[in-house]
Amino acid sequence: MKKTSTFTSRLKSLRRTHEKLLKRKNPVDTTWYNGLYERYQYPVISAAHVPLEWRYDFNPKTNPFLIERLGVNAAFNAGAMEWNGKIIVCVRVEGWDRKSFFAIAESANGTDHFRFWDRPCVIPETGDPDANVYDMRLVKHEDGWVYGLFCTERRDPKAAPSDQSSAVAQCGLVRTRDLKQWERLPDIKTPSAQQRNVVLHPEFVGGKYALYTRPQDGFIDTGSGGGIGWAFCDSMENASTGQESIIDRRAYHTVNELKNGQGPAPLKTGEGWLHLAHGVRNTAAGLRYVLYLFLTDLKNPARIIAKPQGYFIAPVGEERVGDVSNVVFSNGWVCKKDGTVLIYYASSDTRLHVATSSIARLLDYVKNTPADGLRSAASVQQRLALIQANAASAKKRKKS
Ligand code: M1P
Repeated sequence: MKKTSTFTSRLKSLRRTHEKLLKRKNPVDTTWYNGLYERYQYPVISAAHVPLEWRYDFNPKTNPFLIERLGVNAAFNAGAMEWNGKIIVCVRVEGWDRKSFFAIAESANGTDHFRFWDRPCVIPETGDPDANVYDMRLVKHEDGWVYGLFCTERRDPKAAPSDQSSAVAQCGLVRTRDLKQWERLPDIKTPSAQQRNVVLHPEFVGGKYALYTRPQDGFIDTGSGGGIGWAFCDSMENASTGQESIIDRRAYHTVNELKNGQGPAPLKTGEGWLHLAHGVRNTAAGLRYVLYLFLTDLKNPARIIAKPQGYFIAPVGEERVGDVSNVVFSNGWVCKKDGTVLIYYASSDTRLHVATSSIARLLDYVKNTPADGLRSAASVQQRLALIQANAASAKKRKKS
């Protein structure tokens, strides 16, 4: 009798705490300002947002201690899109067992009150089962399908029995019309030994499907892979790309000197395709992942026409700490009809945040921020030019 009442009161308390979290408002963080985007006080999704039904067995007979049987470690890197007037994110949910899976969560405004749909996505396997799947890019292509491109990871078949960590990453592919039934298509074949961060361009280019790729020799190291690649393929049903050409090359002493990767699919604007990407550099404390922006030509999305120096978003405060610290990563953003842009970025492989901006602000930043001068002396010249311009306009204002 006593046991049952403890169970019941614990369950009640669990539900109350969970509901409070889901109903929590997420105001803009007013302590942050840079004119370019707003940050918000709380993450939009975390492991604690995942439905209790996915984690607990609520039967007092089979789970008398109300143990969290299938715990969730993290909820992060999410694809995103507008769906039936709502904002949905396709979240990478990672269990205590290290396996990730995808689950859709929905919000009316895209900045708070996200709730997961009833069940996680069921992604069919191919003949060569995935050990792990993650980082889905959702793209509504002009062919009418919604595609999900994600990383599929399998143990390296060439690894010695003593090596239980070598893996091979490739691009897995699904398509859907309702985000509920997912049709698995064969993994995308490219000339590279490994692939991550493969993204479908939303429109045909020269009558072909166009893909952003990230050629890499090893699972972690890109090795000879020079940066964000670009390749075409005739069909998504048995997708096999031709040669990859590098469109955004890694460069010494920049934010992406070690590796980079396309984030979500680019946004079409009046002035070009707006791209969000991540750049990685090495430090004594390990890898540091930041986000950066660039713009490509409307007719030739592989040609960069503007690229500001440095990063757009870097981890701050609690974002800096998590399972893989000092990381921000994005594979989802949404541009609303009024030009508002919701940028979903995860911090330290642990939780998902939103930042808001607008096409006008992002284009202003991309077009009018100087490019990386690649030398300290060039950076000083950029600051001097700014200081001089400010002094000149102050003088003008004083006169008038
Ligand atoms: O741990 C940071 C990120 O590492 C990988 O990104 P990349 O392919 O550029 O190395 C991915 O596993 C990503 O999920 C992860 O957030």
